[in-house]
This record gives sequence, C-alpha cells and structure tokens, in this order.
Amino acid sequence: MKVRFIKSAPSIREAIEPNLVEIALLGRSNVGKSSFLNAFLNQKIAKTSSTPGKTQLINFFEVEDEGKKYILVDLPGFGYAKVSKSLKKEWGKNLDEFLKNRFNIKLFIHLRDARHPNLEIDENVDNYLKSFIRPDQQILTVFTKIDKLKQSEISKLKKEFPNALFVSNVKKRGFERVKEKINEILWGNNKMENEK
Ligand SMILES: Nc1nc2c(ncn2[C@@H]2O[C@H](COP(=O)(O)OP(=O)(O)O)[C@@H](O)[C@H]2O)c(=O)[nH]1
Ligand SMILES: [Mg+2]
Repeated sequence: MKVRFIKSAPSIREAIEPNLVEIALLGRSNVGKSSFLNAFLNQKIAKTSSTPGKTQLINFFEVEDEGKKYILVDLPGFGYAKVSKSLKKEWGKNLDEFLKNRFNIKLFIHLRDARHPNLEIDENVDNYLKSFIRPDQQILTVFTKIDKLKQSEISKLKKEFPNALFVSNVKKRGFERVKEKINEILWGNNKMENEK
C-alpha cells in the first residue's frame, strides 16, 4: 500500500479534481482519527494529538493498494463544544457543502469511541449523514480504542452495532476487516472486474 499527501483545502472549491473515488473519514476530536490513519496506512502520515479545533481543513491523501487508487479524505474533528450540536452548525457551511456535494465520495467512515458508544454528537452525525447520502454511498461505523474494553464489553457492543467494525489503533487490531470492507464497498466483490 502506497500513500501520498496531496493537498489541504478549506472548501470544495479548492478541492482536488474529483478523478478518483473518495473515502471521507470523520470523527469526534480525540476519537483516534489520526492514529487510525497511521495504523491503517501503516505509516506516520497524520499528526496525533495536535491542538484540536485549530485546523478546519480537508486533507486529501492518495492511496494505491493492489494497483487500485482511491482518495482518503481526512476531515476536521468535531465535538469541541461542551454542548453537542449538529455537525452542520459546528463545522459550518464549507464542510457541510463538501459532504453533500462531493459526488465522488463513495464511503463515509465514522469513527466512534468504543468507551463512549452512545454519545449524542455521534448519533447526530449519523442522522446528519443519513439525511443526504445517495443510494450509491455508504456509512461505515468503526469503533476505536477497543483495547480499553473487556471482551464481554466488546461482545455487547457488537450486538448493539452489528454492522460496525472494531479496531485498536495502538495494538493495530481489526484492520484486515477494515481493508476487506473498503475493498468490498469501493470495488465490489468481483475484484477482477474492476482491475485495469
Ligand atoms: N488505547 C488507545 N488509545 C488510542 C487509540 N487510538 C488513539 N488513541 C489515543 O487517543 C489520543 C487521541 O488520538 P488522536 O489519533 O490524536 O485522535 P484525533 O484527535 O481523533 O486525531 C492519543 O493519545 C492516542 O494515543 C486506540 O485505539 N487505543
Ligand atoms: Mg487528529
């Protein structure tokens, strides 16, 4: 797997040309988004634990995996405010516009903290995405920090969220399933058909 940072943009107007399919990565500040990127891509490409709330930029990374290319779009974290708000209010117009109008996004990966699985802000984000996604787009929920949970707690969470995936960024666990799922969603089950 090869990865290359391409650009940061404040809005859809400054975004890169939409020539490849995109995966948008979003999550509450401190959920482990940067750690997830680094663990998933197997390299230190994103800064962890940087000052939250400062940058509201959309970061584009080009990923090449088994001869296929896609773009990973790292979105600013949310949830700095004590009172949870809708994503739209907190992120503002630019990000709302990007998520709704960026037609080549095929997958939204929503990271959630396994220790706090029922936060209102995450429910709001889920409902927000569901309010506008098209039939050809999907939402994948990935719970982070499962190393902080007992096995019984993980089992309970899996029952509550049967379609979610579960990872530990520090122990690098759960990423094979994430990759499988991404391949399935981006390229379909028949890999040969999409190979060029
Ligand atoms: N135990 C544990 N800690 C994690 C995990 N992922 C991230 N962290 C820690 O959580 C904090 C925030 O991580 P970071 O990746 O910067 O979060 P971001 O703000 O969402 O980008 C850091 O101290 C990380 O080391 C995980 O899977 N398990
Ligand atoms: Mg970060």
